[in-house]
Amino acid sequence: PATHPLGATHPLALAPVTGPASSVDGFVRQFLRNLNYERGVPLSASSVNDRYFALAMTVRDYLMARWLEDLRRQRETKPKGVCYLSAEYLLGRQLDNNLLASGLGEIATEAMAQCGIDIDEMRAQEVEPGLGNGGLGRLAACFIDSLATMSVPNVGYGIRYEYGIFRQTFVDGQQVEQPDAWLTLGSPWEFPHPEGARKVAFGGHTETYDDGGVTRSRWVPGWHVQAVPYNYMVPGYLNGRVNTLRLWSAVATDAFDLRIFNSGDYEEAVRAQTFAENISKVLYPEDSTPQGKELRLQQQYFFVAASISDFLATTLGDDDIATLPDRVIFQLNDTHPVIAVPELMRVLVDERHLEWDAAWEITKQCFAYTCHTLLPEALEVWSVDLLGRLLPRHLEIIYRINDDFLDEVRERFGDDEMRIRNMSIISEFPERSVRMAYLATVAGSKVNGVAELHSQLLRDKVLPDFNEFFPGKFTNVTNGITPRRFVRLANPGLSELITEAIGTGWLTDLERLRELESYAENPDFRAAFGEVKAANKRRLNEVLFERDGFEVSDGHMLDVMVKRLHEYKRQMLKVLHIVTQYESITSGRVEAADIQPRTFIFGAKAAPGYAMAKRIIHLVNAVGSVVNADPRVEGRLKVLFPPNYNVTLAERVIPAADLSEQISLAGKEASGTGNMKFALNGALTIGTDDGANVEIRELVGDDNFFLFGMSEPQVEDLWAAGYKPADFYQADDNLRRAMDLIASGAFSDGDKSVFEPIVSNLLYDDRFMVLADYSSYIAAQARVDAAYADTDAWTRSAILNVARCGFFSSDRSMRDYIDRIWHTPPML
Ligand code: 6GP
Repeated sequence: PATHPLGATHPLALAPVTGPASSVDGFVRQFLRNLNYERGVPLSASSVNDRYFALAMTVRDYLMARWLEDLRRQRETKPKGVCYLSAEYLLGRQLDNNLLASGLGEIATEAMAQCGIDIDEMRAQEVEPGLGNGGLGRLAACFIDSLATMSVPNVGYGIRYEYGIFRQTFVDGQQVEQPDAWLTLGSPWEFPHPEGARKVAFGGHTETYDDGGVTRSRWVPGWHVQAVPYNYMVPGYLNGRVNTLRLWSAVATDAFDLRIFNSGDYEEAVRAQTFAENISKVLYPEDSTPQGKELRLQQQYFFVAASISDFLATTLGDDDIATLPDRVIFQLNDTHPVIAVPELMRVLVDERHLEWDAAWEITKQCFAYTCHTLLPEALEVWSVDLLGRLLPRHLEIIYRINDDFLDEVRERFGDDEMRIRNMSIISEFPERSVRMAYLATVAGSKVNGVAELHSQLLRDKVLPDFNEFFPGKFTNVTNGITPRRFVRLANPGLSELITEAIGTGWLTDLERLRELESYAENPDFRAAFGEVKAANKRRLNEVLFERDGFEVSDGHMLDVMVKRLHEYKRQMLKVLHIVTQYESITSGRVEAADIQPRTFIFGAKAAPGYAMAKRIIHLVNAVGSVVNADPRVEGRLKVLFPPNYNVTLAERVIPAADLSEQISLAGKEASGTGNMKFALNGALTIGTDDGANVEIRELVGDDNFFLFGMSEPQVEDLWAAGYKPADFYQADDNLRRAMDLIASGAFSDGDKSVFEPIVSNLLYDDRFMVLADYSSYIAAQARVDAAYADTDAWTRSAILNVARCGFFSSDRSMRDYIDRIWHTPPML
């Protein structure tokens, strides 16, 4: 302590940072201090938001000492860490998560009570940061939670969008998007560091110059923006570890402003500022489809350039640049951050003056790439024209990487021009462009898919030439979910039941859920499990009633399909099932009384520009209005579509579900993670052999999973044979009746034109083979009905789903990445 960097001598300045006392009194004192000194209000005159902020700050204060200590130890011991580069983090609310991680739940609840505050009201005050679209963004959030819980050094780098994923509303059953102004009341969880801003360049041109006899290239940019970091704590679960999420916000640079300002054009200077700030203004609401927009490329480069610069300045510091691979692995979360590859090359070659080959050796070791899709249209490409305009030096570097790579290919395979064209990072048609997935594959030390089937298809069907060229580069890491948020927080009743049965420990070692298997045979346990499910339905009812005026009917099976609206996910198959049941009642072929009562819950946002997806949303709402109001149904079928499905709602819906719908066309859903959340909360899955469904079914067993539909090879065969959806329509009476009912205008006040595009798309195109899988789906739903009638057997299966899905913890995913890709041991 004698060598304090500031030369401080006061004993308090020398002592390590300590948190407030871990007691109700200590909590109350810190809470009031924050309310008074940070918010500037007394308790008696405080608003709900003041109290929420003071509470959040108090939780932060308890975590602070650990955060500072972890950062200090990292500076000292210089371990290898993971920099997760992701354009999206779909975090969900933070308060409960951070209370859980810090073990402060009970103290905080009691402290609030003693201050006359209902902590539930504080929870409700938090606006979730929706800085992601769906699976990919939520996966990133699960991964950083697991890394912290496993004490692995990690910084999550991303963008602090001022507007996250849009807020969805329905007007006459149709989706209307509202801006998500999540920062209006501020966020208590972020720590802005304007002094840590990094300057990010764009545009301009490149030139060569003579550097004492060596010819070098350099980039002469046209304009700059400042990237201002905001830090967020990422606390591990009860282990005292706190990692960092660092999100960048764009602001105009002083210099840029000044130049224009000095020219006397004040309005132009303000416009420049707006232009710069646009970069982090809004999340692109696209999911599994790329957006070839210039602003999006700006966003991508903006955050990776800032992140690399930040890592080199704050973590590598003055250490030898050659040691970089010992200190960091940059994980590329899909292709969005892949421009980081030429950026690191540029820094190493142009700024640090390394030889090209040496720089390339370092770069290859520092990156690994995860692919999250198989849809060919979802693989990002950037036109050479655009990339060259925005990032001229990077384009040169990409060309050089490609030339070197293709030389190696030629060396190995000869002048096989077809192969060369197929493997080139630059594609020539329809316009000359850069294939970002290829760039990532060439540069990455490893390339992984996100479930067994997906990784296999990626390797053998999408990138087979690369697999041949780089043996051993391709691998699989099956996705996972954090059991802290999606079991412990979302399902306190089940968590308590599990802990009573098998003790604590399962939350950080989820395979221990296996110990529940024998309880599936225990009638008392089954009864208690059933009671938890019933209580979760009541909890769901409360929120749905409060936010939408909806009610899940008593005694109904809860059948849930929540995920982004996309044709490949096949919400239409679910609609056809509902319409089939409805039609069979209203036509008098089936007695309503003979139908297993079900409430169907949908949750789904459609990308604002995706017309077909929006039309399907309209249809779901239209079917719901008609079915719910028709007395002939006798209330036995109910369709609920709460708008604005998000992480907060997921936490209520998933624990209440009986049936989980995972019905994508085989070969299209890379993994799915909702499927894992449902199974771990004791819902049974009806699903295709797709993504991680395959692994779920293998683990829970065929008796505890409702499989239907074609397998991926069968899908291929049907395409090869020539798929004619109309043939399936003709061959199946139920299907014909359901489609005809939709086409007749029965759900659109007689107006046949409203849903005609959906019907004709299914009949004459049907890219995702809804009609081909229909009959198999309906048959599987009949098996579901029969199974649900035997409550005891159903509950047994549900328990076995929980017991056998411990594999799907994101802690296990992280272990796989660490062992096979990152080689970043925990810091204990
Ligand atoms: C999604 C995949 O569609 C989903 O199957 C997977 O579970 C999730 O990623 C996490 O791996 N992909 C995206 O959200 C996406 O935008 C480019 O892919």
